[in-house]
Amino acid sequence: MSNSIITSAFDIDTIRADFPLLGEQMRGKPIVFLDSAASSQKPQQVLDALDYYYKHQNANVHRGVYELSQQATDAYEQGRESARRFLNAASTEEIILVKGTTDGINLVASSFGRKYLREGDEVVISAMEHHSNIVPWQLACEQSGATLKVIPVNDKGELLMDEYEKLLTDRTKIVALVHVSNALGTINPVEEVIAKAHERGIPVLLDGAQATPHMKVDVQALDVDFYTFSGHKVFGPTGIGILYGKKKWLEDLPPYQGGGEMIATVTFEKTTYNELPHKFEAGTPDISGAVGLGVALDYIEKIGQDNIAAHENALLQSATEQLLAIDGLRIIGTADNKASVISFLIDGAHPYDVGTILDKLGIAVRTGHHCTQPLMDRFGIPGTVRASFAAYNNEDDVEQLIAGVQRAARMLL
Ligand code: 7TS
Repeated sequence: MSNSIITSAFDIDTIRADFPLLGEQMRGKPIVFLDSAASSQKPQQVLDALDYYYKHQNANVHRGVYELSQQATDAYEQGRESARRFLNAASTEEIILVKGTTDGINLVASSFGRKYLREGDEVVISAMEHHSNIVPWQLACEQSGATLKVIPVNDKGELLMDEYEKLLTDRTKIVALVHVSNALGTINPVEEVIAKAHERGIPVLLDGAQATPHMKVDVQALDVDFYTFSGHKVFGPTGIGILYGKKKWLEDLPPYQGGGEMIATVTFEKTTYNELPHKFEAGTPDISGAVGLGVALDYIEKIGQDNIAAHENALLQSATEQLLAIDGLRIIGTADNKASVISFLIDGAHPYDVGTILDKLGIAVRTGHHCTQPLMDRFGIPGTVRASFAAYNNEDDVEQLIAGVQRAARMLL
């Protein structure tokens, strides 16, 4: 895509100006923030919404007869509606407000596990899962006697689809897969994964933590059964996230947690549960979080996910080419279809030391196993240095990264 098309709808300087933290200094230097895969920065629009909510609308939701509580409820539900639109879900009944991706996966693993997993059953995940899409399923398997099955990946960090198909059997009860890998950047062929599972009547959960910041996700077009993501990675606040579930599943599954909000009637003998989506939202929710998340999702839609993807791809290409020109540098995760994450190693240099030198230069990257220890084992490495781009990064950030890595290589080798 040519730059002129991008800049007509996408002005990087305007976007950067929306993010106050990008104007700060780190280690006495203008910050170069390349760790958005861990958590994104927040635009002024989101900060203003949080401030406005607490100054003008703050009250508990779904409870008060008074005007203020109604306003808080409307603001909270507006966040849900923004998430529905963002994912193109059919109804807000299918949008559960959770704490984040980890919480969304735990909800499904717990509720689905209790109802459907039995001794001898199997849960299929992949070798590139974040720990949060491994451990909840291990817990569910421990409790039920089910077994975890793992789709292997090739040396480029792509799923072995033939092996995936072989893993799908009558014993498979659910497939839980990362949409975009946080450690490799691989964009998985989720349409095909879902189609193959559905041919056998198996539901699919997608971990969308790293997909939603970078691309348009349409849960109806995907026909996915569960989809979850974190607010803090899509320019929203921490502590809030979304779990989408098809209505038929959410109606079918037992509640995750018990408490206020999620009930219809309570007696000591028996409790009946609230209607969707409230059945899965026990207790006072993160009201301001939902407000902020809604504004963040609207902000992304306003910039346009296609514009964001094109912009980030340009940065990814540029950074990849320039990094590969550095002696002894290799990239871990070279899938044909990648989002804006670059994991790399410099032969003879420990990732932590590279990260520390970059930090001294005001460049924030992540080092380590990125909560994907089994994937690091698969590649026979302890960890990587990871640079990740968001909509607000620019070519200058890439230049600083390259200069910093060159300097680290000179110092460490
Ligand atoms: N799934 C993926 C693919 C992730 O990248 C992360 C967080 C999670 C799940 C968990 O999200 P949470 O918001 O519930 O914590 N990933 C990272 C990362 O790459 N560096 O820090 C957090």
